[in-house]
Amino acid sequence: MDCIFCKIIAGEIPSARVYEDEYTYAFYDIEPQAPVHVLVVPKQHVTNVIEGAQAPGMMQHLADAVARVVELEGLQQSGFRTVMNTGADARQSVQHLHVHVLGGHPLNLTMG
Ligand code: DGP
Repeated sequence: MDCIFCKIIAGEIPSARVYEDEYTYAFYDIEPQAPVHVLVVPKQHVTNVIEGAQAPGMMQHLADAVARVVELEGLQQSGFRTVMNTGADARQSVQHLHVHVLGGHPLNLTMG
């Protein structure tokens, strides 16, 4: 499967890792839209949150990983935004489920 995030998870494409466990991988976005911009992805390939909801445990594992990333990046007190883009209208550009975690400054009404 020609999926850029699967290749990142497999280590075939380099990435700046923030957190990893059995189910998830988190790394810095290559086009940051805030001082902290991390992508949290399931290691199992699914396209979006609708498919993810059908994979037992996947959304819980993602939420657990988001919580770890927030802790590691020190965002608990200041706050942060999570975004999951799905499909054309949301301009989803990578067809592998990912949660954007944005923070590190007061966020505006666009994504970051
Ligand atoms: P979305 O528009 O929600 O599909 O966001 C996809 C994000 O993925 C976008 O913010 C840029 C990021 N991205 C795309 N290719 C790479 C890559 O090769 N490495 C990293 N670190 N991020 C990438």
